[in-house]
Amino acid sequence: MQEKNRTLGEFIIENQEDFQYSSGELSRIFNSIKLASKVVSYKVNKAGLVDIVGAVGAKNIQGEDQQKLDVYANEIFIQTLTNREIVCGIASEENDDFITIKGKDNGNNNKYVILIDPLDGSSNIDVNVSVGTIFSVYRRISPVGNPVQLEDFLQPGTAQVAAGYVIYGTSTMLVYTTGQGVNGFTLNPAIGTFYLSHPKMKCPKDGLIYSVNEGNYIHFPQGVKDYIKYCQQEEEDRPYSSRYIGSLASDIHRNLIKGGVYLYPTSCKAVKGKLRLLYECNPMAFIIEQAGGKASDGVNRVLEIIPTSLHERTAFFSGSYNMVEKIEDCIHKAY
Ligand code: AHM
Ligand code: MG
Repeated sequence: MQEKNRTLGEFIIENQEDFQYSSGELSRIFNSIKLASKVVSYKVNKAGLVDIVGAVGAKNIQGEDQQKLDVYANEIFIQTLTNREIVCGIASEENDDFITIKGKDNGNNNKYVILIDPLDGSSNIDVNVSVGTIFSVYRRISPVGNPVQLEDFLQPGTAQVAAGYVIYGTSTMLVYTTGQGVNGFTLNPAIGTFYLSHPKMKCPKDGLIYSVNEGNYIHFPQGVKDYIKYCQQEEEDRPYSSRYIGSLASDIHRNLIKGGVYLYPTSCKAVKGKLRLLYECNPMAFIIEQAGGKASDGVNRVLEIIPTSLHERTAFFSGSYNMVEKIEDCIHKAY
């Protein structure tokens, strides 16, 4: 079958051996994510037409305003995954605590947990800029038969069995990995089917784009300031272009395709950084590494950080391998 005619469903079936445990369960998890993302995509596309934009009034666990669509996307993903009785628990960036999900016959026999940021970059919705969904799948470590435990969610990123993101942009795209490379699928909205559009995605080792919220420059650690100055110097292939959407999935997606680096450092205002290790950084790091790139907190490999809490934050530098190495080098030298 021609690459471009393959649907996501067909692709998962054809590549069942990629999933080291049970391929049937992976297909069912992906079916749920696929379905929920189509519903969210439809809603996001209608956001400008209906009275659905704007803050809903509630604050999420991080004290940030929740948009209506955040709440909606959160509900849809949780509902879809719960209804299919395939996971034993879900932790969402929008919820304080994880949710326990019963499986068949009201038992606790399901083996997988999902961590999800249902609508990342949601402050972009009001201005018609891309947003995304980011997700991770882990195999539980607590014994099957018991309710899911916190430890099932606090696993290092190296233990992910699958991760992906959906971008609701000019097209809706789903990109995922099961540890056997990265593949991207584009939604044909007319028939509601994802087609393989970006097979075997590879992140160029070098790039000419850096993505950072430079408004925070003054608050950044010296090593990061040094790297930004390096990007701006007129030398060899520099200065690099600066591109920052402010929507993690979209910024990473662009850098993955074109080459480039994304930076969200610690700062004196956000001493641990802003991005969440479990919902945002680990899934993106898994994808980037699988595409040949690198993801670091400035010193350590992100995927090896041992999480201690669900909503933990970290500094995040991710993208073209050599660019992330250069950032680590600048940070090291500034110490
Ligand atoms: P969110 O989960 O509250 O949407 O925040 C995450 C987003 C990322 O998508 C994006 O890269 C970053 O926050 C932008 O933050 P800032 O506006 O501080 O640059
Ligand atoms: Mg987020």
